[in-house]
Amino acid sequence: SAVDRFLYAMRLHDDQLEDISARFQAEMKKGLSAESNAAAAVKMLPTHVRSTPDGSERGQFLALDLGGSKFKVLQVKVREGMGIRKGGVEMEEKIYPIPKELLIGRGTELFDHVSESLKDFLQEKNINLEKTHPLAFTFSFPCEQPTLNQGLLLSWSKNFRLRGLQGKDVVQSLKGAIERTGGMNVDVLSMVNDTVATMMTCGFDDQRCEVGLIIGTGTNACYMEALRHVDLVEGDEGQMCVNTEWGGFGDDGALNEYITEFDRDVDAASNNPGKQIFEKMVSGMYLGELVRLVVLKMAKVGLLFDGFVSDALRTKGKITTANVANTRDILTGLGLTPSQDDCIAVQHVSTIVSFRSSNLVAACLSAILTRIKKNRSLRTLTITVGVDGTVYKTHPQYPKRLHKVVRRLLPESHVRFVLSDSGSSKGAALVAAVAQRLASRRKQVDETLFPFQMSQEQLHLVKSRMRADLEAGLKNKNPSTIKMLPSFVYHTPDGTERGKYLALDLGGTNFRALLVNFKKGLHQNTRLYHKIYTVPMEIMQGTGEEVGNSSSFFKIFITLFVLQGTLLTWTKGFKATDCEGHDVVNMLREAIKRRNEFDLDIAAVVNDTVGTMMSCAYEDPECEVGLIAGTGTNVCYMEDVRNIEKRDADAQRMCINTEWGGLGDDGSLNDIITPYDAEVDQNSLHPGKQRFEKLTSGMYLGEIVRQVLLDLTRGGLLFRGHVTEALKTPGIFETKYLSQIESDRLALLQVRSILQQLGLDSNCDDSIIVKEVCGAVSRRAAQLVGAGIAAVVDKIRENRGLEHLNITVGVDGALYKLHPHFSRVLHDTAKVLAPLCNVSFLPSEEGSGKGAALITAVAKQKDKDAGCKGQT
Ligand code: 0WK
Ligand code: 0WK
Ligand code: BGC
Ligand code: BGC
Repeated sequence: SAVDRFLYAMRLHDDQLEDISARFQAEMKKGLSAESNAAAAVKMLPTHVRSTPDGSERGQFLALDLGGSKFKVLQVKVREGMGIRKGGVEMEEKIYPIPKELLIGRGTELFDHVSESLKDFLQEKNINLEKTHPLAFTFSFPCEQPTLNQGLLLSWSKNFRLRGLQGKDVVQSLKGAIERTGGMNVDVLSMVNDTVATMMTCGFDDQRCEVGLIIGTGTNACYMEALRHVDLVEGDEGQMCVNTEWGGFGDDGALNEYITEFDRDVDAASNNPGKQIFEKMVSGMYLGELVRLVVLKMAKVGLLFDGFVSDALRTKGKITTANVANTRDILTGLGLTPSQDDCIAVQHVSTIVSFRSSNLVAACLSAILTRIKKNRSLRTLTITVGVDGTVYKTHPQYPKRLHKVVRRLLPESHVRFVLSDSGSSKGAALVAAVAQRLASRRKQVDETLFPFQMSQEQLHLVKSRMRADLEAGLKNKNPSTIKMLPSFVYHTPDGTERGKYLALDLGGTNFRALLVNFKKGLHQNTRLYHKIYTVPMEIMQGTGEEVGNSSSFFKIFITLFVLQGTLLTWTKGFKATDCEGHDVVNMLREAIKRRNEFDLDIAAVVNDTVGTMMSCAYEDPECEVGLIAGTGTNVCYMEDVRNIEKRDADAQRMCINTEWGGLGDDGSLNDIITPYDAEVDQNSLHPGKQRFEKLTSGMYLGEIVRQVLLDLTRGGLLFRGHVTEALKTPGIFETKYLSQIESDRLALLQVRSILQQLGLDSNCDDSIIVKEVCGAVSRRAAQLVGAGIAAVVDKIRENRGLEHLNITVGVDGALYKLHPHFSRVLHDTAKVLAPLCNVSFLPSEEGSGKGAALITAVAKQKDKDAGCKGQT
């Protein structure tokens, strides 16, 4: 028909819609990326709404709904869902007209009108003016939101064109107006765009609703984007709702080939030329104008009303969107006498204009849905779109056409459209409820984790307590929590060590047997073969004999001398009977005799810290401290013999195995020990013992985390309050999970799958909190070990009367080697607490077995020298 020819440019075919969809996808990328956001036409504004409703929202809120065709004040009561009984929302609302002049006046005057309307509503509904009421604010204009309750206005749109607010925080403006009005207490908890509020409103009944769409006076859409793609917001865990502000699509010319002369005329005559190009092709504020301009031109070229043009037809805004439906009344209203054909033609024009609007919306909506599908690497997407707006609600065919085109553009997806039946304020209140819940959860989680945060003062205290007990342990007179056991190792290696040695390494995660061969020439020439064996739990907690049969060196609490070792007490996971108080060297000899297959000359028994120090000292002569941060924790260092009351030797120094794991066994750490730590200690194999170790080592960190998670879940802050059997199972949260969960490379989904493996069904927010708990527990552990190291190196510096000390610490242990942050936090803490010491940390390559072999080599060498001297 003539109209079709006339409006050929407005009829968009699927390939054009796919092209527009592709262009819009490109625009979304531009808006999301930090580099190109500033110049992007489609702003992609982060909203700080990180989750859709989950039925646990509750509370009573005031709500303001400003920016659509009607300004509403509401009271919204959200009742939490219990079990299968779904939550409910009750609302009371009142529409307050906004005088036209206020739409183009000063911003402050508009907000005064808003707050006076609010006060009127409170009075009319007899709502207590004294009480502080949480308020949810729906403001339907493009705002940059640093947080959920701040919104810097970027620009006005639709029929709002006020002065003095652009770039300002509209929440502050609202608070200012409420103050000016006075006599009411309101706490603005959240400000959301109407698309976001609409998505939340529909999300209350349909958990799949993750897109909000407005086709009203203006048009816009929001959706749940993966946070890792939202460059403008910190963090890449979970999701965040993004307000696309797609009304601006085309403002950079991206839609030029689809812009018709009528669109250019509408834009030129609008109150924001060049802006909101897409909106001006789609939304209710402009459709009527488009129809008028088309009808005007067709009349002028004689295609309508026999070329007669009335003044009304020439007048802007004479055809408003709603009326396009019943044509004859309109045309007569415009002083025209339309023929039947004229009416049909005009009807056809409005259909084409409205058609194009729904097609354009379909194209951009399918772009959003395609992006969500890609984000989640789904082949098919099942999703719900929450919709509101007068065009969608009042244009008879509009919804049907829109749904049809979307499904045609995305044949393999299942897209459901839900009309927001009661406006967006229910959703706004839900956002406020979520904000309130998140805020209170945040507060409770912070309070729970606060005791794990070590202040500088506390760390300095731990350092001085460690120092005091190191000193006390060296003295003979009174027992000390830190045993300070002489190792009879007087020198670190000097590279002259030679020979082949067997070494057995028991006490860490694995039991290892090693063969070490020190050859002539540089020490790179050391040959080392080893094999790892696991020690079954029943052996670790069986009889000493069984351990003997299956193992070697006991590196736990040694007294006397290299060749003898009396086990003082088991630690970590060991509890084998008839060992404590026995000479482990003898027990090993007995075990070897019992096997009667080979004979061994046991030359030395050393602690893994001493082995580690020696092993690293072989590489770096400045290494005079050995640190284990693994299943257990401990440190040894070269102490000046003159300070060791227990033992006199004619050497200058001797390596002391501190057994610092016992710090706090006398209660000296009670001010930092939390109830969770106490619980872990109570449930441990050796309650009351090794308190410092139980705050810092791999055997226990997972358990501390589990205790905290248990408490948070019982408090309803995690896993929706479901305390599963898994969560109650001791040892289920191994420390290796901390290392995995805290690795920066691990997306939240993977954290959730770890929790899944543990039988813990979690959501995004849960995993974020689990990660925080892991971080708090491991950070404290690293800081405490850092404080311990600072005490040791400062003692060495003072021993030697040095202003400044350069020293290396040889380190081993899975916690230090595998945890993503432990070593860095340890380094930083030691640096701050021992500023006069320049401490380097040298991870031990071959474990402590090599170190033990070195000590044997030194001991052997000395025997030989002693032997020759004997002869001499
Ligand atoms: C009703 C919502 C409101 C939104 C409006 C949009 O409650 O937040 O702004 O829909 O449609 P309009 O009134 O502009 O047609
Ligand atoms: C490897 C050493 C071994 C030590 C272990 C400690 O060779 O002597 O006991 O590190 O780390 P864990 O295995 O307890 O993490
Ligand atoms: C505004 C959006 C709003 C939309 C629908 C547009 O003009 O820029 O913020 O969501 O209208 O009300
Ligand atoms: C033991 C120490 C050992 C440390 C690291 C502690 O439980 O008491 O002897 O050095 O664990 O393995």
